[in-house]
Amino acid sequence: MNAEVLLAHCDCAILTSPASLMYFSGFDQSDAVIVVTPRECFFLTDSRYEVFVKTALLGDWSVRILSRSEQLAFLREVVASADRVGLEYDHVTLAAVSQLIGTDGLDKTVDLSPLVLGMRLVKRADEIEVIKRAEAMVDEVYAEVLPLFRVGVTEQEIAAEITMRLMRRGATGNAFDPIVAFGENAAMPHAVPSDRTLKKGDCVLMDFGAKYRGYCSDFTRTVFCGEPTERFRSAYALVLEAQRVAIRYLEQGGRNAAEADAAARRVIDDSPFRGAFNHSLGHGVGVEIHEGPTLSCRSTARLSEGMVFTLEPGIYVEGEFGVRIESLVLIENGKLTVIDRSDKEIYTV
Ligand SMILES: [Mn+2]
Repeated sequence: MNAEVLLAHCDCAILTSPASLMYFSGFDQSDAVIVVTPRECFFLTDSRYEVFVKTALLGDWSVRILSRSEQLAFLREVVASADRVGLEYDHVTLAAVSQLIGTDGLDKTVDLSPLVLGMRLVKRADEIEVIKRAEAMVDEVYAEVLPLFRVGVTEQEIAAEITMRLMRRGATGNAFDPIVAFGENAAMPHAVPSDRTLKKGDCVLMDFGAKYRGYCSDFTRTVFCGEPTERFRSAYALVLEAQRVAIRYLEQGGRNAAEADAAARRVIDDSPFRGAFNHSLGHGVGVEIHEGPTLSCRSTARLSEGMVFTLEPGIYVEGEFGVRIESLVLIENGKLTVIDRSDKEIYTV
């Protein structure tokens, strides 16, 4: 627990987001509160998690097993003796704040969300190791599901196979609901798997990740059912080239997130598919599937040692198809490492 970092901004920090519970204590369940005061770091939870906190909590904590109302009483006492109360504005609800200090007490609160997100930007060696393992699972499952694509299979059937196979390999679950999208459905970057069946002439977009020891991985490949059309081939080649350009920029020492996005985007915008790359180039990955740094045209981030993030250009054509290729990368020892190993050449199922 980096108590000093938090206490530089407030007299007591109250952290409740699942991401913070995981990051600071290894607690991967739902209900708990971290309370950091200058004298002590408390971990409040209820009796359902008593065994977990006894055996699996990471770090030194004064654990208090309390009911919900007892937790509130405890927190009110802590808050009463503090001038500045640190809260995660991104997570805390208005209901929780009004219970804790009343809405007129808002001006004694301090937002810790940006600080906490900043602390998570640069990964420690143990975090990197876990993320690499989570991405390796995804590579393995991708190879396993490719032979399952047959005309008539549904998006949902493949999504179910992905989930089951990740868990069989030791994942606790998906990092996010898998995206499996055929044909025109792939034109929606965040399509939800449906009972749509696979036909010859469909593209197949798969975007999924494992949750492993509290950390996420993220991965996308697009393949084609049958003989790819010229239009699909050219879109695919552009997306692959856009990713290569971003990788090259980083390999050559480029560290400006907005410039990485611009370099990749230029490849697509200089083609007949201008404007069809309609989201940002990438995002950081850690205890949350989307965290800092952001790689977009508006990003002010500098990419630095220990950051783990995605590079995922795409082309989306409404009513026709979508192509996205996503790699998880890391800056280590001053160099760029691409973590996933699955092939990126055009592939037909
Ligand atoms: Mn992603």
